[in-house]
Amino acid sequence: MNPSNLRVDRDALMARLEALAQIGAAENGACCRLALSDDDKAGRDVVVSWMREHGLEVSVDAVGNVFGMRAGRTDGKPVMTGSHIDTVRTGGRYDGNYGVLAGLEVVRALDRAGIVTSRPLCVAFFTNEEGARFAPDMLGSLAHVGGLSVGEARATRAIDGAEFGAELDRIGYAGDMAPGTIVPHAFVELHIEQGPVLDAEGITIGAVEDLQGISWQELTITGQSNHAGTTPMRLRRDAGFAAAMLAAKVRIIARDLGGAQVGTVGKIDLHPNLINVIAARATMTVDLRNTDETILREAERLFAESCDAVARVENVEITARRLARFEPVAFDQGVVRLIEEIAGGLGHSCRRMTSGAGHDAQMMARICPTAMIFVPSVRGISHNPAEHTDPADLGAGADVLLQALLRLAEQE
Ligand code: HGY
Ligand code: MN
Ligand code: MN
Repeated sequence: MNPSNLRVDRDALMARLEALAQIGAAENGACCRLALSDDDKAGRDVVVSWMREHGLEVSVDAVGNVFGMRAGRTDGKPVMTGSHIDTVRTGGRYDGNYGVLAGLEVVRALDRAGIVTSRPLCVAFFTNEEGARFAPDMLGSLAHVGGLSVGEARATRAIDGAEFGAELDRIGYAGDMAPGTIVPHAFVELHIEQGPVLDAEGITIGAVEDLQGISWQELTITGQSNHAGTTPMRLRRDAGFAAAMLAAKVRIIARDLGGAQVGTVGKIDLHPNLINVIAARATMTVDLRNTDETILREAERLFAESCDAVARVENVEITARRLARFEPVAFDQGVVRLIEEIAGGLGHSCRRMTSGAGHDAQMMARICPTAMIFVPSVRGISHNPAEHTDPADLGAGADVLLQALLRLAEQE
């Protein structure tokens, strides 16, 4: 069989996506496998069993990243693909999972065709990509590229108070291998777009050439609990009101800066969180992103100024804790061109684009030539059980991945 005619088995991919989606199945069809939870362990165990079913040599590193290696004709640096299988609380079935399971379908297609690539192939999933339970996001791949030590990772506290290292030990995924042991020749991540561009333009493949900068912080606002009925407005030190003002300010900063600037307050917790008590404390998260580092810094500066003003006027204390900060990343133009060429050769419409979401690829780009392949998200919805991509598009993305990996694995 001419390798360029090879395609993945789309039905098998859909069946695997369905099977994995049942693990951590939550209300109204969501998929909830928060990093290092029992459901994450269950998902890991199933994917590892599939890796072994396909004869991959499985290794686990000290932060729980998992690698399935397929031997090549040579023992050069492997070509790696992969993503994540942890989810947010209201996860869809494709975010992360699709890239990992498509990688396994590439392996199955090569096995069926009896093809052994020159370079080894590696299918990976990285720990805590979402950052929903432990911050920062992309924690596992960040450790893989040396941006976080094992000790720092293990000491990370979850939003529920659990410690990363203890949870990793508990679920049995604290491996012996040092993060970064496997250095790829190249890395390609297949992922749903999670945004509206490809769907709106009716384009099948995104050749992702860059990824925007991310700034995450947690604010702790300390006021004074007091009686909701007896306390005159002029005497209040209302942490709840201060949080509401700052949440509105995030939206105003994004609106005023315009362009690619986005801002999100996804989490606000009040204490004591009772109808008749002025909030003594508020903790809130702030997610700012932009493709332009200079403007992202301006957004951070404007927000910090707002915090100072609100603290002064509302007579509250505000402390900020950095949760994640990654500058915009440019992917490898050679790999991007390869993706475009393959997509065109397979007859799929294709456009270059930026990733609005964070991905493990942004970390892998620090150590090897890296790029991403996107497929459309219907109505751009993600981090939501309504997340959907047409099976034809899922198959197209996996076929582009297969050919890209084949081409990269034959490179000297
Ligand atoms: O937040 C992100 O962009 C990714 O889903 N971790
Ligand atoms: Mn993802
Ligand atoms: Mn996600």
